[in-house]
Amino acid sequence: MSASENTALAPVRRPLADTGRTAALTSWDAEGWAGLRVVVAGLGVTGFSVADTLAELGAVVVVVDGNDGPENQARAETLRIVGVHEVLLDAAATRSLPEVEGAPAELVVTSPGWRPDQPLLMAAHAAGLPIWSDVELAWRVRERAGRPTADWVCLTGTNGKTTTVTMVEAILRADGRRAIACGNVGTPVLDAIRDPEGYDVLALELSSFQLHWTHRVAPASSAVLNLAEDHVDWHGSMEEYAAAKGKVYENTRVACVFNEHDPVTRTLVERADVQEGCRAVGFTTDTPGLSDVGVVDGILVDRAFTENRRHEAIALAERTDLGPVAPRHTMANAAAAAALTRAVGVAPAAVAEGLRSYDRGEHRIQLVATSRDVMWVNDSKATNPHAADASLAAFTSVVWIAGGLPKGVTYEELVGAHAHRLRAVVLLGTDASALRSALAAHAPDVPVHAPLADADGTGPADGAAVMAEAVRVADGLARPGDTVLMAPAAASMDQFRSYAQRGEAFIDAVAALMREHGWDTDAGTAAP
Ligand code: UMA
Repeated sequence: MSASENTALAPVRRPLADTGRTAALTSWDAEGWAGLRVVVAGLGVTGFSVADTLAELGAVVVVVDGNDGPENQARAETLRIVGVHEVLLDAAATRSLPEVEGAPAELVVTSPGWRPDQPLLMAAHAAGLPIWSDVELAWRVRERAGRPTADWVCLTGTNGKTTTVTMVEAILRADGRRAIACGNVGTPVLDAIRDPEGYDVLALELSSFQLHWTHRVAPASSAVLNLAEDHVDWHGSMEEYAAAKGKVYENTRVACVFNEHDPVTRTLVERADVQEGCRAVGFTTDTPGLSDVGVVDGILVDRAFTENRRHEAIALAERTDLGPVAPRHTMANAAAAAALTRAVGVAPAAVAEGLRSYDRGEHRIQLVATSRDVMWVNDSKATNPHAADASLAAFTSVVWIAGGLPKGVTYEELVGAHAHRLRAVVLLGTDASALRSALAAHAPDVPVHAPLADADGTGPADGAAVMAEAVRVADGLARPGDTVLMAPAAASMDQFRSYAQRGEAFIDAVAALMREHGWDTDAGTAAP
């Protein structure tokens, strides 16, 4: 029985980093790439960039993917043209380790979506092959004659990764560095590595999946933003998930950044094998201790990267630099981004400038209008109670537009935690019964309206009409100082195509309301 047929093979919990030949592969110009026999697992965004890079390096590449849909067919065609030896698009082919040009493979580079119990990967492990992520491959080829070698700033976490990596990118750019956010955020890191002009710094968002298959990366600074239960099915257990996240700290040169409010992140720093002289730097939304970046009276303050940190602190930015709506978790992300970038020497002023300019993305706590002392905020991206919890916590008195496709979640905790700030609730959704019963139990005095719903509480399927009516009703309920917050805590697909369309419907309805009344608004100019 071959290794790949042996169903008793164990999931790849500790992938091998190197064999003799791959250990020497530490720069783009290394001789060993030519003729190296590599299997690339997956032909998504990652696999394409991996196979393309390896072909350019002269390796002999076989790509395997279980999906033979049109997109993969097109990618396969392109790869064949650039010199990839073979592309196997077939579910059966993913169940064993293929040979490369009739000889055993020497390396596997896998896409993050491939789990440690995937048969091809288990077979590769059993055969003693190193298994790398695209991030590992990118690290091995980052040095190239005639091009600048970028520093790496790496971060991971359960929540807030994309916001923080976008802030890091903006701060670095404000400091005059050529920088790009890449990795799990969408642009594969190998695309950044192969940019003809090159970068001074890469801001890498790394998922636990990518970190699992990563070995030798040595970031200038690194962070685990926070850790909550997630992706346990992929990793096998919460411990394995945490261990994968903790790998981001390995080999860090200047600063391991951890969350003072999340002790597990500090433990992960303590367990990591870092480089001589590397420091542990905390971030917090409270007053910073020695070696922390934190917040004092709404000002982001650095007590980590100053000459005389026992006695002095540097003011980096104000809460208002993050826009008119800067909830606690956004301040936390900003503190982490500041710590990560100060570690690579950015000037204090660049932090404020970067935080003022970073792309906040749409539909994520987006201020749509302020009129007659009422703020209208779109958080359509809050598709579950956890996300809605964060935006509700940012406001003191709220007319809450909520509800949608609830995905079987419960609202008891969310409503219980925020009942005191609810002026009223306006319900969306074809079936808002779960939210209704939580409101009845935990916020019995808060008025609840369900525009256009019938007597059973069943809402119509036309989301745009419901949203227009919800905005009108909310307008009648809001008083000066209130925020009308559309943070549904539910998916959108019962009445809208997507959360984006739901957000647009809200923005349109608010604009129509303002026009109708001839009210002035700060919309647009103040969008956070
Ligand atoms: N495939 C198989 N067999 C398997 C698993 C997958 O054949 O057992 C094939 C699929 O048919 C598909 C390919 O492998 O063609 C997919 O590979 P992939 O799922 O690794 O996806 P990519 O397109 O390479 O995108 C990945 C990240 N996706 C995942 O981690 C699931 C993207 O993050 C990332 O932006 C991209 O690399 C560039 O680095 C997405 C994500 O959802 C946004 N990430 C998770 C998250 O943020 O929570 C971790």
